[in-house]
Amino acid sequence: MTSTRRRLREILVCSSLALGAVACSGSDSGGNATGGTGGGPGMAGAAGTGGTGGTGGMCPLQSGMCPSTGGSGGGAGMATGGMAGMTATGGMAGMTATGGMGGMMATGGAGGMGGMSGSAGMGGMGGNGSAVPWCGPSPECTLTMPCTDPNEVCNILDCQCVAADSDPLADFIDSVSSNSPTLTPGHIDMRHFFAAIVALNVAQIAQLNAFLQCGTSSGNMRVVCPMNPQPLVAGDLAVGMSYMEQPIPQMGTQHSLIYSFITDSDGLVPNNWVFVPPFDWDLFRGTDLWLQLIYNHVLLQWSLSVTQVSNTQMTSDVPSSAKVLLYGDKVYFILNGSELPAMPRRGNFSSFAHVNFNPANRGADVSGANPETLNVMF
Ligand SMILES: [Ca+2]
Ligand SMILES: [Ca+2]
Ligand SMILES: [Ca+2]
Repeated sequence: MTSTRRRLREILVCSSLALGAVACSGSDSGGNATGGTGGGPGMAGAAGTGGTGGTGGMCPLQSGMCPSTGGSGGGAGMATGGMAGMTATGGMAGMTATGGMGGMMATGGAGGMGGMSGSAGMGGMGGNGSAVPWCGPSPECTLTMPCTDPNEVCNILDCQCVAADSDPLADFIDSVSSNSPTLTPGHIDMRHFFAAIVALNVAQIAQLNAFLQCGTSSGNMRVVCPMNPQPLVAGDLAVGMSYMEQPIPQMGTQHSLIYSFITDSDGLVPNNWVFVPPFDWDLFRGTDLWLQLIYNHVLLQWSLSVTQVSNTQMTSDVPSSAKVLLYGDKVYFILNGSELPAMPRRGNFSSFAHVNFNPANRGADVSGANPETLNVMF
């Protein structure tokens, strides 16, 4: 367990290193444009004009834009003189390509066929880099600013290395402590975890909300929200991350998955979940607010539920700003800090694979050895 004071110090140290030495380098470059081809044979076929480089992407959660790189301008097209012909107009310019990670490449249109005044086509315009919540070639920033301490992970929200707690490998458990787990894929074996409060201003929150579009999925990245997501607002954000040994399958496993970030949200004991025997290692014991990223392997659907426990041990879904970014082997939980008023905040992460919760087909991991203590403090 890392004390809040130590964590703050480490984040600050890492932050100053990042800002002073490396910061984050924009890599979400605009696309390159290729110049149009010159006009065909004509009296005076003019050369094509080079395209305009795209705009580099920006890191939305830095205080300013990352030093990003625009795409290269296209070269001028060649013009070819030659036989005269009827009047012909130049070809269409290339379409502007906008967005897309790293910018798309646009190619200038070909020049018109030569004529008395055949003119060349214009070069296309490079695509613009898209705003993404990370700065490096990798969403983890680690390629531009390696986290040298093995206990550090890259916090993609602010492109910094942060001190993370380690979880042993292959330390699977069952919710009944005397049972042996029977389903133990590497994508539920937690290896690191961390939680922190990150203060974001209005502009940063706007960028974050623009990026965290509910339902977005691309490659190994996915954004999952509750049914009626509340907006993230400027101020303190709570960010939790659990980091698995293997990439998390986006689809198609033979089992369901639940990744959770659970806290004693108010620091008050009466509403904290009390386990029901024989589930002495109930993953949620001792907490009252549960964020669960769920993959249903029958419906092939991801969902996010936010559940509050009451003083009478009743559970109900509650409105929340929570959003989950599933990226590769990591699960990021992001919500307004106001939903977790306890000071300090304590909780746990868990990961769970199961087929109908059957003891013959289930396995779990929690931050730390077992759920008896809340190992996440922030
Ligand atoms: Ca583990
Ligand atoms: Ca509580
Ligand atoms: Ca563990």
